[in-house]
Amino acid sequence: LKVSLIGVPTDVGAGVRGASMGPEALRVAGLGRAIAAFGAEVRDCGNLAGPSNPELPAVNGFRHLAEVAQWNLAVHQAVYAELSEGRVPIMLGGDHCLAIGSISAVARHCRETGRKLRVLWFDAHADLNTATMTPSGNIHGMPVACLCGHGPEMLTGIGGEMPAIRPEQIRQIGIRSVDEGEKRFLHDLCVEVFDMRYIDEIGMRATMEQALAGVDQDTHLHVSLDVDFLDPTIAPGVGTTVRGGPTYREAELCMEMIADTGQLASLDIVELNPALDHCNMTAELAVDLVESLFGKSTLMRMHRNYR
Ligand code: DIR
Ligand code: MN
Ligand code: MN
Ligand code: MN
Repeated sequence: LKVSLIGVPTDVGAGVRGASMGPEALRVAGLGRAIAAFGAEVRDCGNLAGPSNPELPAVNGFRHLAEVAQWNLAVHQAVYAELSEGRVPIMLGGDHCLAIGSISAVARHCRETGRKLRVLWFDAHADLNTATMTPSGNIHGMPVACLCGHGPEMLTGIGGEMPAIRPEQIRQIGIRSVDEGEKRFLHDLCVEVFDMRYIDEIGMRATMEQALAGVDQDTHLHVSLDVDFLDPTIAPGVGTTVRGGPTYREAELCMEMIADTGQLASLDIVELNPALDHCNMTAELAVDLVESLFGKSTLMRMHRNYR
């Protein structure tokens, strides 16, 4: 297993500044060492370069569109290059707008190699806003829409093919804050959403069995982990906390079940904001989750197939 860490120090897509410090916080928490401990060869590609945050108001429904596009072009190229070398790219975010670049690259790689793609979107938010629906203009609330072809050409066109992905390739997990326009749009696009009420009612194990249904040996599994997915009591280091998220054990179970499929092929860790964190606890939690994602388990277990 060959893993590439790609730092993406951007907060141009977010409403609160500080996610640009996320990559270093993850390194300080020992992300690279933790993955290497599982026998992986880890390459730290360092941080990508991009424009700084101009802190400007929205123009035609978007804040910092040109800057977001420039960052995502760099992300797309870096992720595509690592995948082409047979490596597992891990994005050290950075705000969630970077998923436009990473997932468009993953989708392009899958098209070219004939693999199926499944995106697991762990988030408190649906990130399905458009310029007309957005309450904030912040593009970190729009990556799912852009990837599905709804957004400015500067973002939807990254990667050549438009749309980059189809809504039926996505599963959203942990959702509990959806804007009015997004509600209808999720319904119209038939996005499969496992919101917190659903998880409360059927439990995390059954939820993940359903989210992973159909994943097979030919599937490239991409995990996009917005750390605001987690309950703010355990993950305070994020700009847009929403009460009522998964517990530590529920989140660990998600990652362990993904590891059991053996199909994880790329990962975004986003929205970590060290300026709001306590003693790097949210970064350390993210590292714990990544360990589980790469197969850390308390006991020797027969791998069960959640397919
Ligand atoms: C909100 C917040 N839905 C927006 N989105 C966040 O501004 O579009 N996504 N925080 O992670
Ligand atoms: Mn590949
Ligand atoms: Mn979020
Ligand atoms: Mn998000």
